[in-house]
Amino acid sequence: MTTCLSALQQWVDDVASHTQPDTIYWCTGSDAEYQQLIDEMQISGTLSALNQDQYPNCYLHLSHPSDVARVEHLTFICTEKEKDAGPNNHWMSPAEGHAKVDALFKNVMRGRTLYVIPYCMGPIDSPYSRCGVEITDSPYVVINMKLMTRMGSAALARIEREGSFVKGLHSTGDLDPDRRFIMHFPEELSIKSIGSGYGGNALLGKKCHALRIASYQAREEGWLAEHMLILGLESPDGDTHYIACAFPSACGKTNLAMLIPPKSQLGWKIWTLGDDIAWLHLDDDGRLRAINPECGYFGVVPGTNSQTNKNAFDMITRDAIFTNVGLTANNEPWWEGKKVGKPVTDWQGRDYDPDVGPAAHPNSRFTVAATNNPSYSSLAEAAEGVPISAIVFGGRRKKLAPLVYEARDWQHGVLVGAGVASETTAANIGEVGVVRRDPMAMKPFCGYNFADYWAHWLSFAERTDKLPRIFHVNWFRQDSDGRFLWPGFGENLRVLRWIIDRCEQRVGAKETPIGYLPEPGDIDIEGLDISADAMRALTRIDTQQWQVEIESIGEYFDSFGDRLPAALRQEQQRIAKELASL
Ligand code: GTP
Ligand code: SPV
Ligand code: MN
Repeated sequence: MTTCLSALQQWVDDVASHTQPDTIYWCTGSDAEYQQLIDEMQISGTLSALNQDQYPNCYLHLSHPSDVARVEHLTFICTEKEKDAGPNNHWMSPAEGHAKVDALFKNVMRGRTLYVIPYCMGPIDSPYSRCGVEITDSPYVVINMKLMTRMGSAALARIEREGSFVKGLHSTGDLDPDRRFIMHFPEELSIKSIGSGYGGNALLGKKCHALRIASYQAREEGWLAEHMLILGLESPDGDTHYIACAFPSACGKTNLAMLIPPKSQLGWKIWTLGDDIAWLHLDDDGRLRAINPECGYFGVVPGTNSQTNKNAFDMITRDAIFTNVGLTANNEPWWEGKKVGKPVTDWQGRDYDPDVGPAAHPNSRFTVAATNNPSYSSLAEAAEGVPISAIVFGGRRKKLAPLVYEARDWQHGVLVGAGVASETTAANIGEVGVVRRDPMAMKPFCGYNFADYWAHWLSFAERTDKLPRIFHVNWFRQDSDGRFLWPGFGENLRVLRWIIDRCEQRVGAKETPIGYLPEPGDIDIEGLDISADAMRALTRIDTQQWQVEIESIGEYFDSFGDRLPAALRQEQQRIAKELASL
């Protein structure tokens, strides 16, 4: 056995002696293994088959009612120095972090199977990909990792070749929120997660590895690990531009990544490369290239229907795992916004009663392999990734943020990203609908101090003059009656077209202190039922409101002290001054 594999074996042995599982199982990633686990979970009652005529190979899992979302308040970055984690993270010293969870891991796997899951984030032969091994006592985690990552024997072979991997230890524990912790040790490239079986808390390849640990590694090594979808936008002429968009959790990445153009946008086509995470590297020519480290989707179910997201609606009718949705009398999954059928039971398995709550939990999710998506781009498997033309930040803002605007240059673009704010969503346990700063949509996911992270972003301008342009979008502006001003979903293609027109220098723009806005008429609204007033509201800025916003960004920056890059302070002050002189 090679040194690396014996190090892996040693770690598995150590974990086993501490957690005392009944059995140890090394996952191969085969389809037969997947089916075997599905069968076992149906016997144990943790999974139930859905209507196999309408939803072949689809299953339902119901979480513990306290375990339905990420838990930012229980998520820690354990670096030697507190300042390295930054005010954007909860911090614990590595010694305390280990001690706290090691006590909870003691004998926790008694009566359970310990699964060893070798996985590769990114195409198995890409130099940009990174491997990890997750140890878990949850078969639900294994089957989700099978759909979401390149998992099993091929990953193990790469680990043996490379000699390194990120270590992730996970147990569902007793699901008691008082004994739930998601600990990251970036300096050791390891993760320990206990007490949750849910999504980002438990599928360690995803947010824990591919964002928190990877962002830390990316800074050291000169690349970026981001909470971004990647899409290809093909024009009627057959040119394809690749765009990477960072929107906070439950703010529209999956929907945009697999958008189907409306009938009015004849000849346009969207290709999906990724819907949640992008790893970005400069290539030898100085272009920024992206790979998607995942190969499946863990998507928000509510709101998915044949009009909003037909690709997702169709792809989850087979080979999908549903978590925390309701059921129809016909044993089909049901969720708010499905538009067809009606629920008889809710996400807790109780008789559905609209007075008690929704049938599907607002953060209910589907898990499905990317190959189920009719718009999946074959380039998502390309070792070299795709060149990025535009980076788009966004948030969920009822007020203030226009439909779209463009940063003046890279430095301003980093300010635009750092200033992102968005209303909180059900993707985290906590209050929903409160506006908070979510820089680059990375507030819950950056494995180090945001001040250092922004400095790292800024440094790319010193390395190349071929960086993508940076934009900001907001699909979520509302009128005074709480109705969305912009139709969203497929119609967002119209905004992407303006973005590409800007990249290709085919269209002018209105210069404002916050950036370049579209001139009236430059966004195609033909065939849309949208008033001229609404379009005006979407494409102008309110000077006073923006003065308050820019001041608030300045106060937010203050919390980073003198670690804040001077260039960001300068940008913020420049905008404040320009707004004041309007
Ligand atoms: P995470 O998986 O949590 O990172 O979320 P995400 O960013 O992929 O968000 P997703 O695409 O799943 O959308 C979240 C919710 O926003 C869903 O209920 C969607 O129906 C809704 N949504 C997405 N795009 C739009 C849009 O353009 N307009 C409006 N009004 N709602 C949208
Ligand atoms: C998010 O919250 O951004 C998600 C879902 O994509 S989870 O995998 O739970 O992080
Ligand atoms: Mn996400």
